[in-house]
Amino acid sequence: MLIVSAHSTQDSVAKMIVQGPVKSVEVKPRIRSTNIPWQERPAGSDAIVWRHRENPIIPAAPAPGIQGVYNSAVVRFGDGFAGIFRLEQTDRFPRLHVGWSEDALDWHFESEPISFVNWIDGPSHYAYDPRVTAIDGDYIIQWCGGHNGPTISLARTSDFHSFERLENAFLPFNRNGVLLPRRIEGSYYLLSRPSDDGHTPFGDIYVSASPDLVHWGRHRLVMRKGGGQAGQWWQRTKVGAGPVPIETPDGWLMIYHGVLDTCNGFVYSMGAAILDLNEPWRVLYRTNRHILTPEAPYETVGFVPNVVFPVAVLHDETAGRMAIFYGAADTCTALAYANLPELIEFIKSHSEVF
Ligand code: BMA
Repeated sequence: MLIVSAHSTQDSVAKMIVQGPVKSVEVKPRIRSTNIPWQERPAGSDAIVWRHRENPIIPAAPAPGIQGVYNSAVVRFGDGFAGIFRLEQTDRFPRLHVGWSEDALDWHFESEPISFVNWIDGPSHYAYDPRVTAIDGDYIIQWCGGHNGPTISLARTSDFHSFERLENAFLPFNRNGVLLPRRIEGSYYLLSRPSDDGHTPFGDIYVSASPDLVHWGRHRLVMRKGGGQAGQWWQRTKVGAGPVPIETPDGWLMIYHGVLDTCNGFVYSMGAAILDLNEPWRVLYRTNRHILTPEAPYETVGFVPNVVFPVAVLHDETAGRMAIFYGAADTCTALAYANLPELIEFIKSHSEVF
């Protein structure tokens, strides 16, 4: 077992190598609070979403042999935080690793990828862009798994040590599966983006229902990609659900990515929408502009330039604070902040539903 710290120097990482038949990292008693990370909006800024000053929180090549950790999902767990990380070593094959943190900023990763039990199909498929939904007292992991092409794979865990693999939700090809955090009239609801086998040059968000997380149906279109009009241009190539939506009195707050195809490749920005609480295929509001777009150097330069890819939100309901985790340039992990009531008002006052 090798445990690496995202903030370690190469020397300190070498000291952290633990040899032996350790199967998992023990969750130590936590002495720190579970406050989510937070920084106030910079003075003079009117941004609705603003960046963590010390971004990226997980830099490029954070430890020897690790090329990048990005597009990864984190949740509160115990007295701290756990996460499922897209961690790429020097073979660049995307695998999922568990990570632990006391403050959601300084992360330690398990060296071995997650090993799923109860699955008939062998362990070696690629796995990327995980989301984690806390529901029914468990955590459901969703990710893009390679099974004759990308589709939505699912697993259940209660402790982030043992993972029970569920059936794939859909046939290939599909990406960006995001499970809502509560059932609606007894049914689970899973957002997804049907796609093709490559870097899909198209894509709309759908939602599907299930009584048991195995059988999925009642597929409904949620939102289409934008068109050539003002308000739609930044998201005109494809859209995909991002973090697990947050339930608010106004509806499900869904942060998503919108993609623009340019002569220099895709540009991934962040947008937001509010979906009806009981009929989540109904879009009530949708931003007619991005709320974050690649501008910082770690977003515009990297393995895939010009990508901000939101995948997780930690939410402090009392303070109205949101800490949004996103992958930057397919290279590192960054953090941004928003105030939830302000974001809801922003979406409503800059909305165009189409
Ligand atoms: C998408 C996914 C993401 C990636 C993005 C930009 O198709 O593969 O994992 O961040 O492209 O490369």
